[in-house]
Amino acid sequence: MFQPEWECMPRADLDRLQDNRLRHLFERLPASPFYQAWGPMSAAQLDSPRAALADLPFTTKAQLRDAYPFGMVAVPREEVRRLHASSGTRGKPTVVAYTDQDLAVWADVVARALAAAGAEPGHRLHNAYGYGLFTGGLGLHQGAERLGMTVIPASGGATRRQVTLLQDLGPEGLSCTPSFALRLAEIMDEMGVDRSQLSLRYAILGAEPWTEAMRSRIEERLHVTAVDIYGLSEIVGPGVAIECREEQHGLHVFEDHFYPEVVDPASGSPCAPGEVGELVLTTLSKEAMPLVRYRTGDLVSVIGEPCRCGRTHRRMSRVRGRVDDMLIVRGVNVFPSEIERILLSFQSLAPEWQVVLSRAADGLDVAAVRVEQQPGPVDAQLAGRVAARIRAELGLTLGVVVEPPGTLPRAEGKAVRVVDQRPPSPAAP
Ligand code: DLL
Repeated sequence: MFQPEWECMPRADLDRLQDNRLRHLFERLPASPFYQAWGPMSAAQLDSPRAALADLPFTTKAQLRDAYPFGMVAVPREEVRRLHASSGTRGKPTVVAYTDQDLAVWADVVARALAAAGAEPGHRLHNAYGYGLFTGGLGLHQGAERLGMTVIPASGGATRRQVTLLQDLGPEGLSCTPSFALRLAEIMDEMGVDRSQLSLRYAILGAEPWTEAMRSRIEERLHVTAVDIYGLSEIVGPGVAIECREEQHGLHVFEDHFYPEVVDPASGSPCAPGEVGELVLTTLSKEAMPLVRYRTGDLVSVIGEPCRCGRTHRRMSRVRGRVDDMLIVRGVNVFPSEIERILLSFQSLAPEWQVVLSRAADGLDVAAVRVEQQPGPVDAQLAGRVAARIRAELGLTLGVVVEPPGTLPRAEGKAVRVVDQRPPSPAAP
C-alpha cells in the first residue's frame, strides 16, 4: 500500500478529516467566479459541513461548459501549473486546471491505485493511455513515477511496436483502456507471442465501461490480474477510485480527497447503500478548480461491507453505465454493458461488439448488434442463439449480425460501443 496512514485511516478520523476539509472548501469557494454567486456559507453550514453539503445545489457538466474556459478557476493565473481538457465529443470541451499541490495529490492517488493493483517501486509500467489533453497518459505517468516505478510512455497506437516493447522492456504492469488491452492480445496472437515469455503481471484498466466477462477474457489472454481504475477529468483524472487486487470487487473511492454521494438521477435524493444511482463527487482538497456536488453522470452503487485489503475508504460498484447512455429500444431500457455481458457469455464470440441504432420506415427506432466470431468454423446458427438469449434475459428484440473475425473497427483509446445512425430529431419550433 502506498499511503496506509491515509488509506486505512479509522472511519471516525476520516469523517473528521472530511468535515475539516469541507469546511476549508466552503471558505475558499467564493474565490471561484462560478461559486461566488452562492455567497459566503453561514456559520451553521460551516459548523456541520457534511450535513450542509447535502442541501447545496449540484454542479453540472453544462455549468462547466458555460464557464469555459476559466470560469471555475479559484486561484490566480500564475498558480495554475497545468491544464487538461475533456474530449468535448458532446459539445465544447471542459478545461481542468491544476496547481502544484493538485498535481502532487493526483500523483499520490494514482500511486495508491497502482500499488492497489500490485505495483511496487522498481517495477516497470507500460503506459498505453493517450498522452495529451486527455488525463489518462500523464495521470498514470506521474503516479507511476511517484511510486518509484520506471515508466514506458507508450501512449496509444502503433500496436505492433507496443507488443515488441512489451516483449523487450519487461514491464510488470500495463495501463490502458480494456479495449486496447484486447487489441494488444489480438496483435500478440497475430505475432505468435508466447505469453509465458512476457513479464506482465497486472493491468490497470479503465476510462470506459467494461464488464466482469470482459475482465475474464483479458486476464486469460494476457495472463494478468486486471483491476478497474476510475476517474474523470473534471475531478482530477484517473485515480478517483480503484479496485484492490485482493478482492477485485468494488472500487475504493479515495475519500480523503473526493467525497462521494450516490443520488437518484431523477429526484436528486440520496440512494440507500446497494441501490444504483448517479455518482456525485465533491473535491476535498483541490485548489485550482474545486467542485461541489458534481454530477458525474455515472451510475454506481455503494458497497457497504468492509474490504479485506484493510482500506477503510468506501467502495463503489463498477460503473454500470452513464445516465445518458441508456438505450431505449421499443420501450425497453437497457445499458450497453448488459448487452456486453450476454455477448461474452458465448465463448465462440470475440469481445468486439457494437450496437447500431437506426430508424425504420415506420419511424420507430431499431437496434442491431454487430459482433465478431472467434476465428474458426462459421456457425450459421450462432446469431439466432445470441438474439434468443438477449430476448430471454433483457426482454429486448435486437437484430444480431455475427461478423467474421477482424471486421469491426478497433479503438486505440475509448471504444465506441453505440453507433447512432438515426437522423437528427427535427428542431423544436
Ligand atoms: O477517462 C479518466 C481516466 C483515465 C480514468 C484513465 C481511468 C483511466 P474522461 O475522459 O474525463 O476521464 O472520462 C470520464 O469516463 O465519467 C466515466 O463515464 C468513464 N470512465 C472512466 N473510468 C471508467 C471506468 C477519464 N473504470 C468518464 N469504468 C467517466 C467505466 C469509466 N467508465
